[in-house]
Order: sequence, then structure tokens, then C-alpha cells
Amino acid sequence: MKKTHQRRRRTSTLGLVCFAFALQLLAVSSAKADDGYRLWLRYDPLPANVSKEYRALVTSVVVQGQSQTLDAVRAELVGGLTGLLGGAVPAALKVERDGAVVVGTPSNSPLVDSLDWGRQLAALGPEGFRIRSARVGGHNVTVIASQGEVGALYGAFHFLRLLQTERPINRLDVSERPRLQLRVLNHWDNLDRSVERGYAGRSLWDWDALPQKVDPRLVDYARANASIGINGSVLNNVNSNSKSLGADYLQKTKAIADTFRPYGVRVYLSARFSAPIELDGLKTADPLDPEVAAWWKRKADEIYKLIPDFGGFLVKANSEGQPGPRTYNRDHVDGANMLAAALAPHKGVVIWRAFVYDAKPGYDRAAAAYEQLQPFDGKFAPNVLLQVKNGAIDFQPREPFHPLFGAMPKTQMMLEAQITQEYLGHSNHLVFLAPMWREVLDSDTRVKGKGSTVSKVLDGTLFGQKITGMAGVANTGTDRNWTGHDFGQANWYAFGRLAWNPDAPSKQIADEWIKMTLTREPKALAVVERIMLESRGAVVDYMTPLGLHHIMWGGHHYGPAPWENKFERADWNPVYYHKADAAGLGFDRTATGSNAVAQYSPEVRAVFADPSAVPEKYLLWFQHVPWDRRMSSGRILWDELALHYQRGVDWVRAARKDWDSLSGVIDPERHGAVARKLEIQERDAVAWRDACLLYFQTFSKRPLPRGVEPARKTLEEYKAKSLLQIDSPDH
Ligand code: BDP
Repeated sequence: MKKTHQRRRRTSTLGLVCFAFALQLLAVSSAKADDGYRLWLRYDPLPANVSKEYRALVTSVVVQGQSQTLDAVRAELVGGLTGLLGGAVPAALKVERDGAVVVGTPSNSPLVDSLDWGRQLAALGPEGFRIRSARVGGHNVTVIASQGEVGALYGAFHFLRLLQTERPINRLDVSERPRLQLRVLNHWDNLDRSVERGYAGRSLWDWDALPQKVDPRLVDYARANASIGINGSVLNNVNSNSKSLGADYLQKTKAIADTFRPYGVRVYLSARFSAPIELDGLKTADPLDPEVAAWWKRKADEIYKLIPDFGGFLVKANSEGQPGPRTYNRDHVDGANMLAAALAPHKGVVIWRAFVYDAKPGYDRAAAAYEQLQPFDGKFAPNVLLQVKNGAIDFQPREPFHPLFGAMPKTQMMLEAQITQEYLGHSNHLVFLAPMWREVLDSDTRVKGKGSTVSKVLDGTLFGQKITGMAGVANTGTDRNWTGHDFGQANWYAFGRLAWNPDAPSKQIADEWIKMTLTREPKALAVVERIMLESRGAVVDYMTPLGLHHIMWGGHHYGPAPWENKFERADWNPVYYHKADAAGLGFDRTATGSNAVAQYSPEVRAVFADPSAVPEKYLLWFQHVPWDRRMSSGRILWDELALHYQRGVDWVRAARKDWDSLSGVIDPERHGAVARKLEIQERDAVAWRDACLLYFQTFSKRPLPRGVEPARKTLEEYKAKSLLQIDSPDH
């Protein structure tokens, strides 16, 4: 007996030693490896010379008052500053020495109140903030102040970002406020945790475990959003299930809302228009039926009782098989305003999607949304926003701006961007999307003279709209690194930064993200920044150059299939979009064709309709062009097209080399993961080039120009299998 005991003890001591050793090993290797979970909030120690300077200016964190948001502010600053400076930066109750970081609002912090900043803070609003180096109680301190607690949290993240990006903090005088009010992620998440167009694992919302169990990861999701100013999250797919409005699911949604609230993230739900029928057996969902309107009012009351700061409903109506008012011979305004009336007493909004394109024989899909919605300008209730995709077709690698921007001056309009890369290589391709979104935000609608940019339509400067916003279809999931591709994180980040300030330059956004997430080493930084800023242009080159669009494989939209013509609806087939024939290539949207150009203001229309004025990047979007037409380079269209495809492939090869040169600078785990994805990206770029050129060549009947490599496979081989069938990259 005794012996056994002893042996057991010895084994367990040995076990402990082994365990400790393993832990140590883990600690050593985890110092180097990085699984990407921490996103841009890593807070690893800054270089000694940098942190030394900061240390004199940052010695303690003074957050007076108690609330969940203030607790979050305190925890973020203490954790973040301690990590960055490599030594404890404790929380304190008062300013006792130089270097205190004082955070709060005039109403919860006597220190902030004593500064008499009320007027300035009022001008910045409850989400805006002021950061100033100041003297408080005879000490040099930094004050982060806002009218609202969430603004103070945003200010805290801003301050941390200054340190993370190694900016001076000794003479701070920062005033910030968000330019758009609703900065919202749209999750296309289903109740079974699958994610439509999601490429990063499963949905973050574990509906089965909720409301009893809330995954702690949701706090990190909310923190990440708050750090870039995202203040809303639509939890469920726009192709929605009525169940999410049922009493049991509302309890689950309440648990999520309670988790997000301290971080200023409000929840919204996609509402299925036929929910009154499906949930409670009403005979109709006709928006003009008083019983239907009463049902929605009761539903809204029920929701707000549980979630007092509920954001509102997002609605995809009469689009791709979804029910809507038109099912009952009513119109979009009838539908949206009925829901708006239910939400108005609670200050909720209806976000009505403009993604509608009922097919008519011979119609142009690019013109459909404008035709169906523009006539309703001025008719929507004050708490309705129209959510319009960046372009008129569907999240293509490049589209000219949607003609609805600028065309509905009496309607509140939000931009819908897609962060998840449905048409841009899923989570396999490195594509930094900020330049793409910049392109649409900077587009000049010309409706009120030069400078009538989309960003001015959105932020209300052009037409004075009261509620403003921007939505991004999320790319997050249960993958450890959140977004599948480590660089997908940069698109989540960029979306938030642009929703905060639609004029933020892509380079600045990339620079911040790289420094916070990957490396601050100047040479490596420059390499990564160049890769990111060029990446979107490269994807356009190897997928859809010169204005081509929607030539992806049907269904999953991954890889090329310009030959596709099997779908019943003409406008789901690539051949509908490129219109290749013996004469040339491209969709004629001028007066000789669909005349969709007429939907733009006269100045813009004149440019897009004129073959010699239209920018070449949009050429084949607007015009059907002969194969031998002379381009600005002096080459004919066919040669130019082929060289674009080749250029895209060359870019990926060069990017792979550049990335390889960074091994040793970037931690091995993420470096290796990105390198493996770049390998897939090269394979895909080659397939895109080959498949498209082989197919278009059957019409152009011309040889490949010099400098373009011959195809690796035959057209038949490319047609036989989609890129997803060839092997199974992560999906
Ligand atoms: C398309 C997607 C589809 C979405 C639709 C939408 O292919 O999955 O449901 O957009 O935006 O891009 O509603």
C-alpha cells in the first residue's frame, strides 16, 4: 500500500515536472508563433528605445466612475499599455504623478468635468472624443474625454493605436468624431451556424448554447469592433429565417446584445417579410393589412422590452426569392414604411436593401435597382435607409459606382460593401479592399457639380440626410484567426476605419494595420504595404480586367467560367455579361444598347457613353468593343486584355517572392500560413488567365501577344472542373 502510494507520488511529481517543462516550451514557442487571434490588438512590447520615451508620459490609468463600459476602458488601457511598455501601468483612483492617463466623461469623472470642455465635447457628440496633453492637479497628464462613455472607449483605442504605431504622444491635441452614424457589420449567418459566403469557419453565434452560455469570444469580437468604431451588428442572414424573430431566439439575441452593449455595438436583425404568417399563422403579410401592421408593432415592442437599444431591421425584400411587399402587389415604400412605423416609437431604423433585380426579357440587370427604386425618392419614412451596394451588379472586383448614388436626394442612403471575398478568391486570395472602397467613395456623381462624391452623398453633406451609415458584409467566423486569411483581418479593419472616416486614405489604413498586426520593421513594412496596396489591382487584372464582370464559376463564384450558359435566368450566366462574339467584347450599356448609362447624371453619362472618354478600367462594362480597337497603349484590345491577365499572374509571383523575403521578420506561423495561401493564389491566377484567354480566343481568333505565356491546360480541361474541385483549399 505504502509503496504504491510512494510510486504514485513520484509519478505525479514527474508528471508535474514534465507539465511545467511543456508549459515552458509553450511559452517560448508562443512568444514567436502567433495564431492571429489577437487581430490588431496584440499589445506586444514596443522596442526598448520607443517604450522608454513613452514610459515617462504614461505611468497610470485613471478612470473614475463605474460602469461596464468604463471597466472595459480601464481593462483595455491597463492591459494594452502594460503590454506595449513591457511593465505594469496600473489603474489608479486619482492623479498622483505625471503620466496619468485620465479617461472619462464630464458626468462620470470629476477630473474631466473640472477641465470645462463641455462645449467642445458636445460638438463631438457621444461617440466623438478629445485627447489632449494637459495639466491636472499640478501634473502633466493625458486626458481622453468624451460626452459619452462609448466615445471615451473609442478615445482609449485611439490612444493605444498611437502607441502601437509609434506616434508621438507628448503634445497631443486630437479631436475626432465619426462621419457616419451607423457603422454596421452584416452577418450572413444562418441559424444552423453555416455562413452564406463565409470562408472562415462557422458562425460565431452558437444559437444552441445561447442564451445560457455566451462564448467569451464574443467579447473579443465586440472589443475588436469598438477599436475601429463599428457600432452595429446585424446577426443573421439577409436571406432570413422567421425563427430568429420568435420569442426563444429573441432571448438568445438579448444575451448577445447584453454582451456587446458595453462596447457600443448594437444588435440588429434581418427580418423576413413573411414572418407574421410563419410565426403566428396570419393569413397574409400584406403591409397594408392592419393586422399585419399590428403584428409588427407588437413584435417591435417585444424586442425593445428585451433589448432597449436594439438597432432595427435589415430587409431583403422581393429579391432572389425572398418575400416582400410586391408579393402582395404593394411597393417597396409600403413595406418599408409599415416596418418603420413599428420601430419609430423605439427610435429603431429600417434598413431596406436596394439589391433588387426582377428579370424582364431583354433587360439589363445593372439598370434594375434604379428602375425599381428611384421613383420612390422622397417617399420613405424618416427612419428608413436604403442600403445600396457599391456597384449595380454584385460585389465584383471592380464596378463603376451604383447609379442610385446621387439619384435619390430625398432618401437616406447607406453604402453596402462586402468584406467577405465572395467574388475575390474567398479566403484564399490576398486582396486589400480599401482601395476598392476608396474608388467608389471618391467617385464623383456630379449631381451637384464637381466634387459631388459618393462619400458626400453618404455623410449627408450633399443632401443633408439625417441618418447616415455604411454596412459591410462580414468576413468573420470561428477560425482561430477570425477571417481565414490573415490578411482578411485588414479588410475588417479597413471597413471600420472607412465607416468612421470615408475620406481615410488606403495607405494610412494599411500602414496602421501592418504596424499593429504584423511588423513595425521599416523595410518589411514597406514591402507588405506595397503588396497590400497593389493587390486589388492585381486581382482585377487576373480575373476581370478592362471592365469585365461576373464571369466567375456559378454558385460558389470561385474561379473562372466565362463560357457558362446553363442557368435558367440569363442574368446568372457569365455569357450575359461579357457578350463576346466575333465582332468584339463587352456589354453595350450606351444608347445603342441597354442605355443604362442614362441613369447617371449628364456629365457622368457623357463620359461613360463616349468610347474615347470612358476610362479603360470600365470600358467593357459600358461598351461592346471590337477586338482590334486601339487602346491608349497603342495595342489592340485583344493584346491589351491578354497582357492584363499576364500582368496579374506576374504580380502574384512577385508578391510570393517578396513575402518569402520576410521570413524571420514575420512570425513563422502567420508567415507560413500566408505563404501557403499565396501559392494557391498563383495557381488560381494562372487558371484565370488561361481559361479566360483560351475561351475569348475562340472569338477573337488572334494569337497571344508576346509576353503572354501559353496556357497550361486545354480549354476543355478548364471547363471540366472548377478550381474548387481541383483540390480543397480552405473554405
Ligand atoms: C449575392 C450573393 C448571395 C446574397 C446576395 C445578396 O451571391 O449569396 O444573398 O448577394 O446580397 O452576392 O442578397
